[in-house]
Amino acid sequence: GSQNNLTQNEKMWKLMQSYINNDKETIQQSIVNHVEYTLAKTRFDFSVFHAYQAISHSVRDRLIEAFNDTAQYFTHHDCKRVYYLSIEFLMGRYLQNALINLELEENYKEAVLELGYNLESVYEQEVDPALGNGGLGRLAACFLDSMATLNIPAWGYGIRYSYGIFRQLIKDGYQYEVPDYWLDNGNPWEIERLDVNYPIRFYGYVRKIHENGKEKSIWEGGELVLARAYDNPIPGYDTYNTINLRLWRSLPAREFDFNSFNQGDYFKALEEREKAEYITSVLYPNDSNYSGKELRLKQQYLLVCATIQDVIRRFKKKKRDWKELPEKIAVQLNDTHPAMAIVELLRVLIDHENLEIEFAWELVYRSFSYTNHTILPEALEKWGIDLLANLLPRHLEIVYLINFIFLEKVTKKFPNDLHRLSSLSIIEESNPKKIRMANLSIIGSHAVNGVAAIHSNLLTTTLFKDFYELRPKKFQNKTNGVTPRRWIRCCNVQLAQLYTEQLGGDTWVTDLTQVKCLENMVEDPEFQNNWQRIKRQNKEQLKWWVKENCGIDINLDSLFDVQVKRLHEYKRQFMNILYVIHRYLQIKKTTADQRYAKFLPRTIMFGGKAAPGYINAKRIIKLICSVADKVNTDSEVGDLLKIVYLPNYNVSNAQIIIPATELSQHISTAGLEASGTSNMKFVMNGSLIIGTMDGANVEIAEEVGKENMFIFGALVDDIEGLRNNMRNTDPSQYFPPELNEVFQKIDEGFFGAVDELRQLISTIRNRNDYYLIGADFKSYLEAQKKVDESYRNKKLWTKMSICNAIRSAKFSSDRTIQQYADEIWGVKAFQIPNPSQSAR
Ligand code: NBG
Repeated sequence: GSQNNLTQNEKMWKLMQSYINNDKETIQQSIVNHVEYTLAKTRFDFSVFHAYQAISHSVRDRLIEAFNDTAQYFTHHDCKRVYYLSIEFLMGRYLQNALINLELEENYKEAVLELGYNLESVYEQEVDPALGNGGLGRLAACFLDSMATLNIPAWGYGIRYSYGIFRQLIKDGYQYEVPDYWLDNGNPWEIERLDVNYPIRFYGYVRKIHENGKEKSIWEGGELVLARAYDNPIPGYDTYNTINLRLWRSLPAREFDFNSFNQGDYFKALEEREKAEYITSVLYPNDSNYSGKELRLKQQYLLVCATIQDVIRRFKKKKRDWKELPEKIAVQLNDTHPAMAIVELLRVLIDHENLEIEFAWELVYRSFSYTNHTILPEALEKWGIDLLANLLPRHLEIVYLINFIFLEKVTKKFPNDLHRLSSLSIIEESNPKKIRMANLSIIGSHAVNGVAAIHSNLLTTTLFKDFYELRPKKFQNKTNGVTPRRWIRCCNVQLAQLYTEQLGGDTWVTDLTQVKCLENMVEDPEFQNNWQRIKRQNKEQLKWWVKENCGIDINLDSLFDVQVKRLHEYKRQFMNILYVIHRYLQIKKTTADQRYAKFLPRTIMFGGKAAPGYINAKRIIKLICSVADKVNTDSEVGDLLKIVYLPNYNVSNAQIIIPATELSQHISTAGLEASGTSNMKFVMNGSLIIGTMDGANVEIAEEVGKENMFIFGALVDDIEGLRNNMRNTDPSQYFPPELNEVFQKIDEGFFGAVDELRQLISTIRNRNDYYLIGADFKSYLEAQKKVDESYRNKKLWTKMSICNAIRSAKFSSDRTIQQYADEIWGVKAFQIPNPSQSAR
């Protein structure tokens, strides 16, 4: 009976105490066990991909040990926990990152080599999990790595989309989108939690009842689906801590639609069930652009509702008072996409837990904080009132309630200020009315931050000015960062080795400020030689990638000039390609004997996806490819100029592209790029920046020195004046002659695709140059000239490159996360003891 069970239990847990060893033989045995028992493979149908699977499963075993211990440790110590809510996590490949963070790469390399496999080619087998669009999703991934490494008791929460961002094909200069069913071959990095399922309600109605003289609201009816948890262990570096990224997948609720069944409509009943799975099936492929689709709102609510249930369940495990909630949880909203969590938590506290509204509200806003990632108006989420009333009727009521209480307070502070009231209100009084998610997020949070100094300043002086005047202390800055594990240690192994040799150890991986010690080496000839050698080897790698993926031979001696990021008018890939045309025309005007003296060979690479419905972005791709066609086949130009469109830019090819880059372009119109994060990665890998005083470029210049960057263009304070000037100037006067010449060539059909390309340039030609390409072009030309001059001087260039890399410590996400922990979350680190160092 029960006695017998108890002893069995003891035995089971005792057996689990022993940890897996990491010597070569044990690793090999565990891989082989997975070949046999997990994959059920024999030698006759075994491929590298199967090797990848078996190896990953053996790494997974090791991750899971640490993962379980970490979770138990946090529970045991009852730590305050951070919940990082994000609709996107752009994780990239796991295997190499996991091995490096576990410090097992060398052991595995040897073990696997003896089994007949090269670990690097095994890495290549992994799909790139791409559950995000761009900067916002990748930031969340870097943050997880830093939270794990800094031993912060944190969990990420997101959505397990079946289809990640589409795969981009470039054919005849056009983008084609291919669905990315990334789960095709299973996913060894996740743990499906068959027992963690939460019900999620949509639609229905609110019924009012009276209980003890109080009105109560009951939301019922509508449809129910289930959210199931998939856990993804995230190992820290140089620590045993392994945290969790919990992703939700929608499934049909268990109850069948008995009505349809009884009416014999078997297929209809099954159809209804399929609809539930549809909710988390696809990631919306828009970057910094809002689309008011009901399905998107369903995704957001599913994330929020499941997460809040999970968080509350964990909080309630210990018996305690609700007033402790803000001391035990900190919920970070990665943009407004999960902002409905504010309303959801309040709903649960008042409707289910029967707390008083004022008390519950205090718990909510003390627990939440919100990060804004853009001031672009087209990205600000505003849900139509009808949509919300239908899908989440009780939430709409609560939004009105929050707004009412809030506006009453505003009125007390600013009586008779209707203008202020309407700008602060959650409700936009348009027709139809809309719910402003940014306003909801600010009101429901105790801290609001931008992602770079210039961006945070713009928030308090423009977009959120009225909120700032109401509560100045709420507003903070947290300049973004990127993880040095993936963006140096993994992607630039040689640079990492150089650092480790020079610094006499590898503690720089968790304390990037140490690389500053190499300041005295920037002009050292041997160090410079090593530096150049590493860059050249990385360039070689990219050369092969380009050959394989684009069929183009690029010149290793040319300057590798790269702009990779989502296609967006504000990022001005358009300005870059217009400059390239100009450069091409200049080369053509030069006599053959002068060409090589006058021009330095350049390879200009572009990469990035356009949102499928973004017509102008797609036209820019077409322009780039048309110019590439023309230039690359022009025998007069030779290898003085090559243009490449790198297809399907994603995390794994960024890891090849970035270390090979010598010049990277971050050239947005001032004020529009909130931060940028690839700029940081490029700098860490010794690329120089040509860029505007925008986003984190401003702080990069502060750190690395303006003399080590190619800065150009209007400053944020000039923008308004320049726009007015643009609108009031005759277009023929407004654009510099170099640009008019370029336009003329396009008009003439020099690059083909005349209709389309004319339409593209006409978007900026008729007093419509919103992103101010015309205004910045001259100074862009000058900056480009400086680039050429500096590149001619190899020593100077190398020195600049070294200065960029060794002064980039500020942009480690470890710094960013430490600031969030201290200044917003109020959480401490809890490092769990490493079992291999204690009782073994
Ligand atoms: C993006 C900004 C970038 C910034 C990342 C991460 C959105 C909405 N915003 O400049 O455009 O680096 O967020 O903060 O994706």
